[in-house]
Amino acid sequence: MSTPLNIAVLGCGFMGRAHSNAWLQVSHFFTLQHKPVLKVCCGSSNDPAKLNKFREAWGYDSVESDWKKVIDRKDVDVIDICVPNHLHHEIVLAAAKAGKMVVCEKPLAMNVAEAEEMVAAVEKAGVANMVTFNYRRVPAIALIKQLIDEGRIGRPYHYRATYNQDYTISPEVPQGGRALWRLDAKVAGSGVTGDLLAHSIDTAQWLNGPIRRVVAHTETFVKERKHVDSGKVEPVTIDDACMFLATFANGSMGTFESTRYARGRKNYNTLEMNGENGSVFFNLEDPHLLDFFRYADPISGKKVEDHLTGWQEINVTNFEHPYMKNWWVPGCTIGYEHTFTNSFADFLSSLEGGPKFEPTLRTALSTQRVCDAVLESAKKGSWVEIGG
Ligand code: SOE
Repeated sequence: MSTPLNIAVLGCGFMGRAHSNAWLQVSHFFTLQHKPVLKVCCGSSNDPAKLNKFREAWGYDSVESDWKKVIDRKDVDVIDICVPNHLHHEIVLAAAKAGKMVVCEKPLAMNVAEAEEMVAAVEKAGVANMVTFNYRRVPAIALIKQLIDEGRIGRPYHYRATYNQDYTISPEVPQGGRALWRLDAKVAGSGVTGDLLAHSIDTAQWLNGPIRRVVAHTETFVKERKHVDSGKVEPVTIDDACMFLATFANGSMGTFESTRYARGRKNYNTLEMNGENGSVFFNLEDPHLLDFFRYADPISGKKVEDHLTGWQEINVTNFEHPYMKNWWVPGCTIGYEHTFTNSFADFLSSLEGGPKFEPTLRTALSTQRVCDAVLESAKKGSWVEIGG
């Protein structure tokens, strides 16, 4: 007999859809004791038709338009937060106080001060919690972690991350409102730093350990845009692009770049690591592939013969690759939505005595510290040490 786990998803936009799909799919593909039940979805009261359509599409039992009522409900176990960033803090505090498990979209908060209170709240309440840095659960990225742990990269020298998109190039794109709140700093907290580089920083610290100091430069290319709410042209205060240098505690160097002005780049989330024994390169636009350069084999202790060295493209779809035994047969790829399903599978497994789930809110706080330091450095024009 499975144990029902009642889920409330707050937010019926892009992320609300991604999470609803993953909660629905997870027990089809993973053998788990808990069976998620889509209990209630919660969205804006301004558009009841949209809310009802969302409920029907995903099969929720009920709808609410006030998140506080959802938290008060006795029949909800998990509060899954897919609403804009400025609401995360208040909701997490209330959910933790009510003893609910917390799932929160990234970035965790608007700033470190908020994030610290959120961590304190979930830890005081002792509730299971996670932040959906879903790219850790791309099988190829999880395979990089395995290669690192096996010593196949060896002493790391360089970490290079990019996260580029192109959807805000036109000055006619407005800011704010339901679709474009990511362009409104009052709602999003920051631009590409919180929205895109938070992913890159989470992955980087998972793979390569803590970042110790950063120096950054940001740019806002379009200075004014019409605001959807006021209908007026208003200053743009988010960072459209951000580049920063980082040093890691392990002595390696990092470069990070993100923009929404890279014509032709849609979700170009890449990473490259160069170490003493080998290198890896990954690009989310080809998520089933991992490029691996093997120089020395730590298992045999031997250097690869010179005439055999070269970049190897691994098709990460074998049963032996992370998560892939739960999906299809070798050669059949999985994509974006599966990274959320893989995340929820690991979260549920951790409730059932499996490995402790990461990243928790505490881990996401460390990403928030780097994001805040990056923005501070860009303002000051100098290096900033990461505190905490
Ligand atoms: C921005 O366009 C965005 O939707 C991010 O907010 C997501 O976190 C990322 O996964 C895809 O791009």
